[in-house]
Amino acid sequence: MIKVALLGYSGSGKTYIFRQITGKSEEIFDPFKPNVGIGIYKDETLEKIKEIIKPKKVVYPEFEIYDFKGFPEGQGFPHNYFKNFFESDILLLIVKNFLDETNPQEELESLIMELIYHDIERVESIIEARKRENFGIEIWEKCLDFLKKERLLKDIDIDKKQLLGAELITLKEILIFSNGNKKEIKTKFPIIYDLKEIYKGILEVLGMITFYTIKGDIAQAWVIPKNLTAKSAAGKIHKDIEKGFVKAVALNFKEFIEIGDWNKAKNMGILKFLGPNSLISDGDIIEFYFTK
Ligand SMILES: Nc1nc2c(ncn2[C@@H]2O[C@H](COP(=O)(O)OP(=O)(O)O)[C@@H](O)[C@H]2O)c(=O)[nH]1
Ligand SMILES: [Mg+2]
Repeated sequence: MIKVALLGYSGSGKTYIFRQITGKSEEIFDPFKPNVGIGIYKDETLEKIKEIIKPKKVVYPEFEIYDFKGFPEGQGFPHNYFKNFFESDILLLIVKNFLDETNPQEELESLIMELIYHDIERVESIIEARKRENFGIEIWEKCLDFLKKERLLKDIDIDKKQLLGAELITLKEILIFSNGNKKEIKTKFPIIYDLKEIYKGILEVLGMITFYTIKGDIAQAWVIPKNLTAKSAAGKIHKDIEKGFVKAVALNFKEFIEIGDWNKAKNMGILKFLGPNSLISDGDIIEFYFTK
């Protein structure tokens, strides 16, 4: 399950958003213990498929949402606060933009700088330690230069495997959520202004797509990385389907909605054939064939 961590200054609306997404209402005040909940992505395509085939059960993609306490902008975040975020797949940066008197542009820039400063400190201490041991510092100096140009390490052009384990926060993918739309925010990073766009935004930032299955009485949506082969995608459903993979057939949901019936589409001969190494396209409805 994709893990989404809400990160923002206190009062930016993290808990408010958390509650809207997850429907949970309790609140934990320990800065190092999150509110944890599940957000269900009511994918529109699956809704349409549901209207047509009226399955007994519909299974939507789920996201795990983490809401930590924030710290005031003037005070900044304590260093070890960021440890909370290393387990997540994406940071949703929450910027307060629902009051006339706030400056969301400044707040966002300050928040990004918090991430960058955190990593600068980390990288500087790594360089220090390595200097003492006289042990490869080149790549770390490259990182430091990059950070000092106010860029995020997720965008640096080096083999990032070497950086894993160093607890660098700017390696994470980020999506900005403007909480409210009082003022326009200029940024080179992906930003959304409406909570309805959150899941689409997350999938886009993470380079993920959605495919669908209709099996028995269940219609289900699955989120996978863009470049996953049909065989590996099958493994998301069940390891046995991957192991015994024979082939898959696919139809884009738009065509399915037009035709309105899977067997009819099959008889018309318009299903795409997918071999084990074929790539899945966003919005495909897929039927897998496998041996047991
Ligand atoms: N009007 C308005 N108030 C909001 C919005 N989001 C949060 N708030 C309010 O702002 C205050 C701080 O929100 P909260 O979620 O506790 O912020 P957190 O510290 O980031 O968790 C609360 O009183 C919320 O009800 C919003 O979009 N519009
Ligand atoms: Mg809160």
